[in-house]
Amino acid sequence: MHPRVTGWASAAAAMALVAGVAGIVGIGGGGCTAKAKHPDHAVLPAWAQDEFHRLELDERLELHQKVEPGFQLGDFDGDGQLDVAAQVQDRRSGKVGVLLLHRAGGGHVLGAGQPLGDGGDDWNWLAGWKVVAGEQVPGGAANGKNALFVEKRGSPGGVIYWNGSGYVWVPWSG
Ligand SMILES: [Ca+2]
Repeated sequence: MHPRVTGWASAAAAMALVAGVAGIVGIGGGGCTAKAKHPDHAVLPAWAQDEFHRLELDERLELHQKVEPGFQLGDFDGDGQLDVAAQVQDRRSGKVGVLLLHRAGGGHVLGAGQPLGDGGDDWNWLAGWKVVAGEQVPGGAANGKNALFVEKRGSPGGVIYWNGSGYVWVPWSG
C-alpha cells in the first residue's frame, strides 16, 4: 500500500526544494545561497509550494535541512493522495521541526515552536527520519496511512501519525 515513497532522498533534491520555494515566496534579496546541482531532479511538488504560500506559512517558517532528505512524501492522512512532510525552521526562534502539508489542503506544524509529545517544540535532536506504513504503529490507529518515524538522538525516537484531527506522537518501540 505504500510503495510510493522513493527517489527523493538526495541532498540535491533538498536544495532544489529550498531553491524552488525561495523563488515562490520571493526570498533572495540578499542572494540565494541554494546550490542545486540537479535542480530538475526532484523539487517540492508545485501544489505544496502553493499551499505553503497560500497558508502564509512562509511568513514564519523557512525550509530547512537538518538531515537528509529535506522532505518526504507519504499519504499521511490516508486519503489516497501523497502529502508532504518538510523540515522547517521558525524564522524568529530558530527552532526546527516538521511541516505537514496535506494534498487535500491544510498545514500542520510539528516542533518549530509547536510542542508535540516527547519531541518538544524544538526538534534540534532530529538525527534521521523516514516514512513507514501505519501498520507499524502499535494499536492500529494509523492503519491505511503512512506514518513518520523520527530518530531522536539518545532515545529510540518516535512515530507520528494523523489521528483524523491532528498529529500525535507515540514512542517508537520498534
Ligand atoms: Ca494524503
